[in-house]
Amino acid sequence: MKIGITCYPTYGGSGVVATELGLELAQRGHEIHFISYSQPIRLTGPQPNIHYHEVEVSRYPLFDYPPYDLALATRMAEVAELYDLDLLHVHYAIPHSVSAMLARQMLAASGSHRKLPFVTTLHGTDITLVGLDRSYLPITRFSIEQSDGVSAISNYLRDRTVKEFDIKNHIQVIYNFVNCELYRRDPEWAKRRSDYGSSNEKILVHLSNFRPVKRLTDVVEIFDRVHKKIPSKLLLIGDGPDRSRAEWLAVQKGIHEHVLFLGKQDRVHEKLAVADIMLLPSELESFGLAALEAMACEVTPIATRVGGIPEVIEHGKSGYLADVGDVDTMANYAIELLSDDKRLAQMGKQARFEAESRFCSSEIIPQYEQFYRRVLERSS
Ligand code: GMT
Repeated sequence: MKIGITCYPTYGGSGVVATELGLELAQRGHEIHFISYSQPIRLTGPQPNIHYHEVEVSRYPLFDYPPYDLALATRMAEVAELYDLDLLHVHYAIPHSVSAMLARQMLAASGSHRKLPFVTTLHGTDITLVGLDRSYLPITRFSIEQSDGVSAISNYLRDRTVKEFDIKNHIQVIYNFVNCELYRRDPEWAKRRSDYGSSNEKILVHLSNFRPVKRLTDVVEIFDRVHKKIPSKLLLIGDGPDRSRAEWLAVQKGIHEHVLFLGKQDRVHEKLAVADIMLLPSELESFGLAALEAMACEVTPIATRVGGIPEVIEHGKSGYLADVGDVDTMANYAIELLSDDKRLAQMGKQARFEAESRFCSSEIIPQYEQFYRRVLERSS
């Protein structure tokens, strides 16, 4: 198949999922065309079957708000014509599904013989935060209804979309996935623990875009409690608006030299493979891709019992869950686990087992292929 993929390229889990999906599909022989305003962050270097088309947004003095969504629609229609695309797959409803809808209409109106169906994957904040804003709700609902196929990354997100948007379309749940060959506890990478701490220190990690929904200061609060009992380091991978608040908190608590801000990282799998515990105390997660990536690397997640997280982490088996803001309980789970090396290793293995048996790309990508085929059959 020839598939156009659009996502937010620089930031957040939806862009990561979209890029990894494109890479996996390309490896399976599909022709993938990324259409976006900049090169997706995990798309490094030229790869067979992968093309990238940049969307140029002209800036005029009149445009206080340059119309990216229109430029995107134009580029989508152009690329579809030029490269004979079979369908478009947009990640994150706003504004991508609206642009795809326009592109589909443009092709139809141009008398082109080809149809351009589009599918929308809902990721989370496109529904739970942004989509529910009154100024976006009607158009988000409309573009979801107009999609030729809709998928959501968890049962939680599907149910919430149906309930809050009163959507009548069928929404297929296709879980997020991880490349289990790349995300693993490679002993070579694990040796790099010494880059971050001494041999008696445990390593906790957090990976996100540091937005308020991630509760980054809770990560520091939890680590502060753990660090009082267990020699340890905290690795913070990513960047974003709450970074300086977290930095200040670490300074106030006197633990800043044990909190390492690594910034945005390319080879995330190598960093995860040195850690013992992943902290994900989010206000909300529709899935929690970071927890899954950690689990694949035998890193036990301690997270909040919200959204789709319980569909990924089984409490007491492949990780621990607590209520939002309950930093004491999350710290206690970490302290208990880090005090018992045997249990720590066992849970890491169990986390890997869960990731491998339910969320490997080898399991999930065929579900996307089938989803596309059904859409193409229906719209031919
Ligand atoms: O929260 C983020 O990391 C960004 C956001 C996005 O859409 O870019 O993530 C959402 O999609 C991820 C990938 O499907 C999920 O793993 C996250 O749980 C989800 N975030 C929220 O629901 C807050």
